[in-house]
Amino acid sequence: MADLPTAVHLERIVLREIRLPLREPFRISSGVCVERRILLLQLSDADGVEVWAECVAGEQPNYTAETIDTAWHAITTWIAPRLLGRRFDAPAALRPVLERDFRGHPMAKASVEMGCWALAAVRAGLPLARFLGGTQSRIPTGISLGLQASPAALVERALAAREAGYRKIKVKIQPGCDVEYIAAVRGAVGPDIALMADANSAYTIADAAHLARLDAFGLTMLEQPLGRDDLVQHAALQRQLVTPLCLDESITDVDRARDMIALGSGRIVNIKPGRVGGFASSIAIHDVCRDAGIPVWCGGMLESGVGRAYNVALASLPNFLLPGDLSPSARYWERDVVTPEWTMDARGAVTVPLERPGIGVAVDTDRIDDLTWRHQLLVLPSPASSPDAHEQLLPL
Ligand code: OSB
Ligand code: MG
Repeated sequence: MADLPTAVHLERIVLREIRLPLREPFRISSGVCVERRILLLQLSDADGVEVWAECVAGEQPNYTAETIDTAWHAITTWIAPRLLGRRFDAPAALRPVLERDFRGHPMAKASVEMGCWALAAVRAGLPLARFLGGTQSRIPTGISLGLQASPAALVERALAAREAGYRKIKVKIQPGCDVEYIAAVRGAVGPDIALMADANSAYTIADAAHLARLDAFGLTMLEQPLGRDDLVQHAALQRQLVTPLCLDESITDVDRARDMIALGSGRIVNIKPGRVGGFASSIAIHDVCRDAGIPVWCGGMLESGVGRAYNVALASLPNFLLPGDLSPSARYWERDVVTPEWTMDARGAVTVPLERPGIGVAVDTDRIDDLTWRHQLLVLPSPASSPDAHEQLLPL
């Protein structure tokens, strides 16, 4: 019987590590990134359809536990052997297989799972955004500004962002670089533009009164001020703040989103598909939040243009109601690895590519070859040489 148009039959994965220097170092409360080590994947199905995907894990375990090196290990050792050579009726069928007796490693799982959604989209002849159920065609865009050495340095960047048309300005904060910085930015950009702060878990509940001082600046939200896996103390903090809390790190799957809603730990969710294990999980979180009247938006992980394509597609779903961290390529890189590069129009929106099936951008393979530091091919050994092929994946 011919495969359903949504079926997935993954046959081959090529992993590559490329390195791309950021135009400007990006500092958050838990660390700094100067150059991105990026894990790109080429996934091919049994009919030779190929897509590119990206694993968003960084070099250091300072955001979540995963890194590019743990992801590489997880994909080669546990993920590829579970998926290669198997036929799935639809990409949504991958998640249960990836979760069974296999804890953690969401970014590693997501990179392959999301690539399989793209493979299925190509087979179905649909742009990834529409295949996921996306309805929006232009996504308002926000910028995420890293910690700066002085309020003046931050103000300069915030003014440039407003000038460029960004619809939301997010400012990284940490103890010692918070109220004064936010006051300076709000004073400079005026009351109309959406402004928010992201602490990446730099505070404790003992800082509640201090954080309440941020209520004076009309922030759209305060993102993940407390523990990276906390929900209970965020709920206590939310009761003491006017500013809505948004959770990032704490929302690792749909159950955590339900818990957040039940506990009142926040009023907004930042969905990063890598953080939550892929698209099936992202869509589940999106739906639960929609049903509870909780708006979501798409966060970023300093992705290359490949990862950005996946984020933009996801952000086209209807409950993505706030601007995403979907800055154009030129904000991060001298030159991106995709064609066309990602751009933002003067009104601060990124256009969802709807012209062709799949992720909507082409990858510059010659350039990727030049940038590649290591690569690994993952295929099944031929059935003749291996009676139990799934257990005997050979990394070549
Ligand atoms: O907390 O949203 C975050 C980057 C790395 C790690 C964590 C975060 C971020 C960002 C970057 O804010 C947003 C972007 O990709 O532009
Ligand atoms: Mg964040």
